Amino acid sequence: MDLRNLGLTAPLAAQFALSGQDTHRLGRVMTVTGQAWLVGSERGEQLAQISGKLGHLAAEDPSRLPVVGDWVALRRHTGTQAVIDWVVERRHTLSRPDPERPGRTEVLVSHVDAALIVMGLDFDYNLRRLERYLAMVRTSGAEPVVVLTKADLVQDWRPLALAAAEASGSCAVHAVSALSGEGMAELSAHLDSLPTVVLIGSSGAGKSTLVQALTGEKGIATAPTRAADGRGRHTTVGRHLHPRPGGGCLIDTPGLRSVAVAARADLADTFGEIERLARACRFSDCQHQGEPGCAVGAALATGVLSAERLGAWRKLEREVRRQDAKQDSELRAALRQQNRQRAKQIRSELEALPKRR
Ligand SMILES: Nc1nc2c(ncn2[C@@H]2O[C@H](COP(=O)(O)OP(=O)(O)OP(=O)(O)O)[C@@H](O)[C@H]2O)c(=O)[nH]1
Ligand SMILES: [Mg+2]
Ligand SMILES: [Zn+2]
Repeated sequence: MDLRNLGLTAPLAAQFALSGQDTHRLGRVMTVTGQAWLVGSERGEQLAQISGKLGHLAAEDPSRLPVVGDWVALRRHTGTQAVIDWVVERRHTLSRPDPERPGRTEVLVSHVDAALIVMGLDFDYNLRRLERYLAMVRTSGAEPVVVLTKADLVQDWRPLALAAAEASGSCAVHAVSALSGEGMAELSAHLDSLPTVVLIGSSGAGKSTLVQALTGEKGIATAPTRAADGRGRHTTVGRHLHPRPGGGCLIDTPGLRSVAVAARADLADTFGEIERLARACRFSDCQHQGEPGCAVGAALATGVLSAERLGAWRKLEREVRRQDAKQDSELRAALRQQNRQRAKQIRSELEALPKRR
């Protein structure tokens, strides 16, 4: 297996050559299953275990366990079982608040050059969610790329793509249809310069369908969304790295459930003590402006909380809320525009019908 099809870059190869080329060979974690790691290397794909030493380190700090996308050093001189001795220093990792250990983050994938934020143009389109994904990708250092799928299901995707482009600032927006092939060549060309690309987005958005189309790989599981509400069925269960025949690779992920809270979580990370105080206020909608039973006001009065810190929190809070409102109104405007066009089209179709006498 050519490591370039697994996303190997020259700087990484050089870095590894310095650290242990004689005793180890380089591999990349393609998927993680319980206590085994499927690793791709010059020997193809094989299941590997971690060394006893790495196991001890990971017992203290679980973030040391190899994740999908990690480059790892495989011991050269072993019997049949492949052994991972160390994980090459990570860069550009996509993380989220750890659902199991509050206050900690969980690394989802590492060494990603770009993240495709995949959003269906059907029920899935939501600019507020897009903003949250963008925040997550921007902290990783990877390039965010917005991909609007199922272009075949809407009359005109342009207003929706425009609203997404505005909401995302400077990042590229592709509208594609895996069904008709529209936009796929452009997207594929964009990805050619990006060795490792991860796909994120809601269940049912069409991530696995895209991976299938872009890699030509057969047999990746996909499933229709539920007819009643357009929601996905969480078809993809783990993260998996797929080589691209022309070089580079794509990492498919299951729909993330917890990203919706990521923006608020960022606020809580920075101002945890104020968020905790606010929860202790008597009124759940307390504005902390002198209401009775206001825990924030009490902390301010006793000097536990400084006025500057409260001011800084208010500013960030306002910003998060303002962003929410702005994106809501952008979404409404885009949908209004689309409805207007639809109405116009229906009117002209009616006018074109032969008049009945
Ligand atoms: N009409 C249309 N349907 C599409 C398109 N892309 C994907 N779909 C359909 O959308 C459904 C969900 O696609 P998946 O690729 O399984 O979605 P996913 O994002 O991988 O979902 P999870 O694995 O659950 O996170 C499938 O029935 C696909 O056939 C498209 O461009 N047009
Ligand atoms: Mg999937
Ligand atoms: Zn209060």
